[in-house]
Amino acid sequence: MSMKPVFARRTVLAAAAALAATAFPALAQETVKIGVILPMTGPSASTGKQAEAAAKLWIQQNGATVAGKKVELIIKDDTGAPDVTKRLAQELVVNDKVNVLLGFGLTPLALAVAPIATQAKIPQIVTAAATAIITEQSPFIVRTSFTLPQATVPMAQWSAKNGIKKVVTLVSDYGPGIDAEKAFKDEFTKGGGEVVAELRVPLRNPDFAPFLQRVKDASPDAVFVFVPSGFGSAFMKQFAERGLTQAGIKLIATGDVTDDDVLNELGDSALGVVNTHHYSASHDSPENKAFVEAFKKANNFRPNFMAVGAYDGMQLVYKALEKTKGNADGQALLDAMKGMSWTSVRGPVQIDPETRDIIQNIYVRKVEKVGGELFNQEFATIEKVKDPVKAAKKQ
Ligand code: VNL
Repeated sequence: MSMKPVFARRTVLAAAAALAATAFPALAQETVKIGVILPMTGPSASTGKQAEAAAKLWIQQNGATVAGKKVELIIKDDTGAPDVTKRLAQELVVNDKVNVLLGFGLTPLALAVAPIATQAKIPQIVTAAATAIITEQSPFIVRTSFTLPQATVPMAQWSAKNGIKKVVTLVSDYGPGIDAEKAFKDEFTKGGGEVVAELRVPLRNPDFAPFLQRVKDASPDAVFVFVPSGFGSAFMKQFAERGLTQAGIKLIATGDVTDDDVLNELGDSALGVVNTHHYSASHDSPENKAFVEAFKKANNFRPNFMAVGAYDGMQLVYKALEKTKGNADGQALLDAMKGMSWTSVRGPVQIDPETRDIIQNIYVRKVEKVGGELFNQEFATIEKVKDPVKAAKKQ
């Protein structure tokens, strides 16, 4: 009988300890684990290569400790297949007990993980995929890349103001392409232009030739194009072969087509292409000069917007950990990320506290040769652009 109170007290203590461990598991954990899932092989391998290099550069430059916590990257290759992305995310959450998931090279890959982020209550930082609806699929998704409507609306506005009246749109047939097609048409029509045909090309193994022939037959002033990062060279090769430029048809695009990773392979047929995007390797700022130099030194290739998305994704995790003083609980990190602003190598950025998308400048650029290399040379800036789809829904 006399043992009873002691026993009971022990039980209470044990229960309290167990409760504390479940309520504050991240506080007890000394290492913050970031599960990075990227397409390292397959058709979007360039995205994985860029993002991995940037995440590693961030740690090399800023150290593997923040707010007293050690940071560990666990990098996985999903080969660009959504079922693999999903399985890897589950394993990272259940077995490795990661505090953050980061990466996601294509829209279907980001979408496959959204329910897991919601269930695990940990931030899913989307550093690449860019269909507008992605951030609405989980309250734990935060995006450091961009949205296609965000990048496209300024292209439509510039076109309407610069003598382009008739356009054919040609996009990859999936989320971001359809976003770009709609955003371009809506805005260009508002500006008095006309979209005379909307063409969708399969995402996998695209043959652009028959579509380019249809563009040629419609003889518009310009063709507006979206293909994902890494597909620009295949497109440009066929564009040049079909003689569209000689037929007087201008190429306008989002910067995904003239992506810095492949731009030098596109050859002189890319010269003069006007496009809109959030990052250029030639962006003129001290932060970007230092970034490009360090990136090239570490990797022997230049960074593109996929590298910058991942670099800022890492920066966001570090800033959030500083703000929470090392508390890596998912909800605490998420709350710290909302509204966070910083000077990115792309220019000033902020995580929209309402949508968890990124508010950033969109630049109008022209492909030019500088020092023997092709660059997207920025010549106009539209400041602090929000995702226009969500901004319109709010009104
Ligand atoms: C996506 C959008 C992918 C833009 C991209 O490159 C890109 C996407 C791989 O949301 O799937 O440039």
